[in-house]
Amino acid sequence: MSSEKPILYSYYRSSCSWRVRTCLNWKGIDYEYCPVNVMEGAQNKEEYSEINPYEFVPTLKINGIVLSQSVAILEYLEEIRPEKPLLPKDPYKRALVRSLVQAIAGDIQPLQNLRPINFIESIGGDKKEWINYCIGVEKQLSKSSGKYCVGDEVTLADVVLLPQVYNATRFNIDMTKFPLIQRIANDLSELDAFKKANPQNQIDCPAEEKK
Ligand SMILES: N[C@@H](CCC(=O)N[C@@H](CS)C(=O)NCC(=O)O)C(=O)O
Repeated sequence: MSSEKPILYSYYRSSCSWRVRTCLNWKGIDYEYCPVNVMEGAQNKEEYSEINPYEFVPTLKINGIVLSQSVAILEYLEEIRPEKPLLPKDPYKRALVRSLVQAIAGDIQPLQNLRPINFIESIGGDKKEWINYCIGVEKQLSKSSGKYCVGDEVTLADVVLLPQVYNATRFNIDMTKFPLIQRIANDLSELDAFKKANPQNQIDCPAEEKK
């Protein structure tokens, strides 16, 4: 790893940024936090789109390279820092972890982004459609979980799960319908790497949102 501190471009409430913050914390990688206010459109400014052509947070500058797309960043960090792994050794369990990551990062989170939510609201639609996707995750967890999403070790599936539960709560989803998801989220919330990554502990979290 180069001696220069990695820089994470992040927004406190962004679930995708939260994933990367958790992973960096979990692996003990110290980093500088650079806030990008996506509510004010900072992600669309030229200076930012030059480092992240998708105009999303997060972006990670590390080892002299620039990475976008949170799941690719998680996989990169796993490869360069395999100590304190977030992927199981067993190929089947790895596939289960990646399947959950894909369900949450590929199927659920994109529907909660600013663009679809603004669009759904503009046509009078119900953003609680989210719930249909959650049922699938709950069912899958009933087959794969132990203490955490896949067995008893923390994995990338947990890293992506917790921020999405936080989003669900923001959207007033009744989480009592998803007891397994909620129980795992509660356990994850107690772990230092996840606590430190919580939106409330970020420098760009407005004072009124801090408890
Ligand atoms: N697939 C991307 C999605 C990133 C993403 O959706 N970021 C959101 C915050 S969680 C964002 O920047 N939204 C701003 C916008 O929609 O313009 C990733 O995983 O990095």
